[in-house]
Amino acid sequence: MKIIQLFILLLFQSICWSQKINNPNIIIIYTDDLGIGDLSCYGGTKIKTPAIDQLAAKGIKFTNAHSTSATCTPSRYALMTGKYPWKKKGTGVLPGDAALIIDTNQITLPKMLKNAGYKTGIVGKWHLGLGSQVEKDWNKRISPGPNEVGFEYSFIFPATADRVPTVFVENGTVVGLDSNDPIAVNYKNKIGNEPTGKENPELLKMKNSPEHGHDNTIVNGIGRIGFMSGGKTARWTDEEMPLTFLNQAKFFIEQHKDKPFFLYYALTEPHVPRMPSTVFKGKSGLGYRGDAILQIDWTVSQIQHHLKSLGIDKNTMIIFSSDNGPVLDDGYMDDAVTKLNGHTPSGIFRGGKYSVFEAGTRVPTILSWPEKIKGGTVSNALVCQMDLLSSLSNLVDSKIKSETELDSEIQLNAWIGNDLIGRSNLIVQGMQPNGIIVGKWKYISPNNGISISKLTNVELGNDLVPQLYDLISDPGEKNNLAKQLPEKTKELADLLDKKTKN
Ligand code: NG6
Ligand code: CA
Repeated sequence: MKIIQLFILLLFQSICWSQKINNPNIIIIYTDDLGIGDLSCYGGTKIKTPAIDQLAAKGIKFTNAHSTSATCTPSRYALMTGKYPWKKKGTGVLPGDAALIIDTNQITLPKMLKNAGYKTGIVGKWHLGLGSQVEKDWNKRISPGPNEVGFEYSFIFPATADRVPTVFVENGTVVGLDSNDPIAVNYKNKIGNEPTGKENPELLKMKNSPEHGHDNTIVNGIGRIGFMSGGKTARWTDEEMPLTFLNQAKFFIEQHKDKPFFLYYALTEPHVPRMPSTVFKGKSGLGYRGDAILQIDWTVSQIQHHLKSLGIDKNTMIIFSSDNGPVLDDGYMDDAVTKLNGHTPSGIFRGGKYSVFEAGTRVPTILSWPEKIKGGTVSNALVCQMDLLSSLSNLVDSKIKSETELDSEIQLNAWIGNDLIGRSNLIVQGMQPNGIIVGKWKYISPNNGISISKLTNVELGNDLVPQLYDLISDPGEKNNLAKQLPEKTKELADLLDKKTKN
């Protein structure tokens, strides 16, 4: 009997051990403003995205996966920290000079994976602030930043592609800076004497949409939000950005191919300003927004080839998603509206970026892990990016001390396709956390915000009356059942209240 027990124990230990050393590499490919209708594997017919479709065919395609929020900073905050962003002040869309909004003592997704022996890196858009204050010297090492919250390597741009400073920052230092031409950034007043979109619109290669702003310092013929001076040699060229990021991402993968690694690869496309590489310009027929989506698809194909050539494609988990839903006119006259040609970035859903309606947070999401997951699965489970922290910690067996403070749930089984239900509820945030999904029900609390954004023409989901939708029979949120079903409405309203007032 004792020998059998010992044998079982040894077997168990060896299974645990083999799982540990077989921890998959993890790559999160995080797009910016990509909609659930933007990919051909999600039913888009006007655009073809074969590489992403193949990823879905090899893995799990989620139809009810969400970011926490319909804009970038809060969604990224939740992905990194496992917390609902609206519980912390100052997690709305950040200016380019903002200070870091993640506490360096708090657990994060990269920290958790680092503790489990992973090499951790970020390449791409950050948008969670840098340094300890707004006033900072961009000519010295800027800290704290991604390296202080768990990434051993970082190659980022600070905020959004339409905000200054338009430079890359590698491990806290601006890349390619000439010390004789120091860089300065200001979000209040014009600095230096460079032209701005407002004063010199004739210098723009892409005009900004009226009333959107985006008319401060001109970089690469594009007006930006915010003012900057100096740092000329460090400024990016938008057309080259995807290649620059791809090279860094490939290099990071190659360097760490023999260890488990975690790469957070945060693409800028199809966020504005859409200025795709020359080879993609005009390729989609849908204007630069469509071209930028083809560029994403190409990037995914490059990553897949790279993994294959290094022989690590089977044991690499790729999670592909987006930080929020789609928007067409987000500040520049780039023909995204006029060349749409019947394409539906939001798919069958209502709203888009900024909206509490489904298309604000229900984003395309694919998980592929060839070694462990059967391909071709479609999952309708309710999953949220915020849960990746706890779910992956469960997968790699990395303890998170402050588990009780997190909103991140262990939903590993849903993420790997073994549970088709997922979360019991999820609070979603347009501009405020006023939506809750519980099973097939979605409730939006009454509020007096405008119903359609004048700038972007997106339906924001605001209404003076309570809204209740049956997402199974009415995924497009057209038929408000709140009056018909007062009890269900109250049940969800109370739950939302309880969870947001804590
Ligand atoms: C908005 C910008 C928009 C975009 C967004 C952030 C205006 C009028 N609009 O404030 O262009 O940059 O912020 O997008 O300034 S996000 O995807 O990073 O959240
Ligand atoms: Ca975004």
